[in-house]
Amino acid sequence: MSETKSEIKIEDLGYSEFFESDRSKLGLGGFPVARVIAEYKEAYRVKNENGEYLAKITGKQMFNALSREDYPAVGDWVSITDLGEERAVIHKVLPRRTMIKRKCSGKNEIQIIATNIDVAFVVESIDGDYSLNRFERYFAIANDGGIKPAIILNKIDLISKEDLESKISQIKDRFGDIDLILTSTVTEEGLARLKGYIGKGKTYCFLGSSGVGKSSLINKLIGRKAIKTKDIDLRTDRGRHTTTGREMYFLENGGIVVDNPGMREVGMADATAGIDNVFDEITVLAEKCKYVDCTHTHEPGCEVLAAIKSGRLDEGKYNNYASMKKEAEYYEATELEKRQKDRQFGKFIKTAKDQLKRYGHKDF
Ligand SMILES: Nc1nc2c(ncn2[C@@H]2O[C@H](COP(=O)(O)OP(=O)(O)OP(=O)(O)O)[C@@H](O)[C@H]2O)c(=O)[nH]1
Ligand SMILES: [Mg+2]
Ligand SMILES: [Zn+2]
Repeated sequence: MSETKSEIKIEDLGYSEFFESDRSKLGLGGFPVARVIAEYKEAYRVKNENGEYLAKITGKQMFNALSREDYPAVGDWVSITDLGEERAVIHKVLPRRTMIKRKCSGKNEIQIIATNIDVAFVVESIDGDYSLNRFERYFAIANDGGIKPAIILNKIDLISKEDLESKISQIKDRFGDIDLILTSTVTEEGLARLKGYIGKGKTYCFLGSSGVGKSSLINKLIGRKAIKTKDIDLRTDRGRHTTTGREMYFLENGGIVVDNPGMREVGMADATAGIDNVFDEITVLAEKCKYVDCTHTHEPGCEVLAAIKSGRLDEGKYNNYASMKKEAEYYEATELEKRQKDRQFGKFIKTAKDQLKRYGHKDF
């Protein structure tokens, strides 16, 4: 060991009794553990008290993997063998405490965003296509993974005090006592509060659309420009993602943060449970519906519809609930059902095309 050995303890990286007890149960006591801090195409960067390694999974592990969820992801604790020269082999992923995942649109594949996360920061900027509904989508993903969500409203330098106040009260009306942190990386407002919010040894995941300022915020937390952010002058680059990979950073105050590429659309994955959590209010009302399988769309004796009518339930919230539920149910449909739906849709398109042709729309 060199004299400049860092003084990092494994607990500083987020390790706890939870993982340790599984490690012994799985008979992995003889192997060192490390945390996955970045994911590349066919390799991972892992870190423990002895340093960082470029790591690959064993062929056996790859062979045994049934789905994407069996592969390591950023945030995971893995057992490794140190191969020297900062290389390692990953044997096993220790059971996860929490997981943020989403369904890739169009594909029946799960994408793991990050694991073993304590708090999901849902970052939204007040410019661009600010939307209250989007918060709910992110909350559902967080709740589904057993993770507490919190809102960071960024770029508050771009609006007036009055406009900001009205945004805050909209958020409070809709989401009640959600933790809300207002920030600007330009004026540095709110950054001290954000730092104070982040606790030692806890892991925070930054989620949100591209360009809301996730990487800029993390750079401020780190105290230097560790991550590349979008250049303000490159207007032509709009819509392009600046961050392309997921990566974990360790803050001086002991907090751990994960930066993510912006999400173009927030898929609902299998977040049905998460949705009901987000919409607790609706779930509680639904218990009083006349029919147990009430869909709260047209049924007589529906308590949810009654609550909208009387103004006890926010209509925007209900509409968002309905569309998210539909989406999640679609994703949860079996592969067979999906294929049937696709086939039906294909038929429908074909018939429509034939008809249009007959009426002379040749370029359809
Ligand atoms: N006015 C203002 N601009 C900001 C603020 N924070 C970030 N920006 C700018 O917003 C742009 C996007 O910031 P990024 O940090 O790259 O955004 P991101 O969320 O990491 O984006 P992706 O990596 O693409 O997901 C950059 O031009 C930043 O300089 C802020 O508080 N106020
Ligand atoms: Mg970024
Ligand atoms: Zn109902």
